[in-house]
Amino acid sequence: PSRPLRVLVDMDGVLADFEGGFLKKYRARYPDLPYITLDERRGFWVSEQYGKLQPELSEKAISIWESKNFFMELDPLPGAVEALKEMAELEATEVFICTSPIKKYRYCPYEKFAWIEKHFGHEFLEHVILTRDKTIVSGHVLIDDRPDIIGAERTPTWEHVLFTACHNKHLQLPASCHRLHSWADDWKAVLESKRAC
Ligand code: BVP
Ligand code: MG
Repeated sequence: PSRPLRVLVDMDGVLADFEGGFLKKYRARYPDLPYITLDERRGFWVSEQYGKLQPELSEKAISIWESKNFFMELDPLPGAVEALKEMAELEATEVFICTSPIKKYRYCPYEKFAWIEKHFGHEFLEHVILTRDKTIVSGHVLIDDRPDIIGAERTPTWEHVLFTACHNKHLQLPASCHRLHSWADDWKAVLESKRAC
């Protein structure tokens, strides 16, 4: 048997419902301010789109995910926990959660570890990569909802598979870029196609 397939899986927007959790807490904290429905979301940065709506809303949006328990209380996306557990059990497959914490580090990194322990168990903490630069992490596949993943390494080893999210579903992708529409989509086929390479 050849080398295992190493799959890097993003957390926010792929395993954890960052957008849904944000909107719920933003509306609860600011019931009288305008908001952007998930259907109207465009562009990766929530803060940017809120800032365009009204300049003061950018920092109000940021205050939501900088708050205690924001990351801890995110719901898993549909099918995410089951799919990742199944993926981790596949033969010749190494799975790592590869996630970028916010720079306001008071709560986020701790809560990300706690969230992973809660949903995947203590042993899975061996498979966590917190980094602000995913291009220097080696793997065969990176499943991530951010369309533009750049960093210090100009030629990352992984192939990016774009996980569909409210903010990226309208984007026209180059034919070379694969999409995973949700965890109900055939993620095993995506891995098998990479294994063949
Ligand atoms: O920690 C999350 C929230 C933050 O970026 C990280 C995305 O991580 P990955 O899923 O790419 O690993 N984040 C920050 C802002 C604005 C900051 Br100013 C935002 O608008 N959206 C967002 O996700
Ligand atoms: Mg993400």
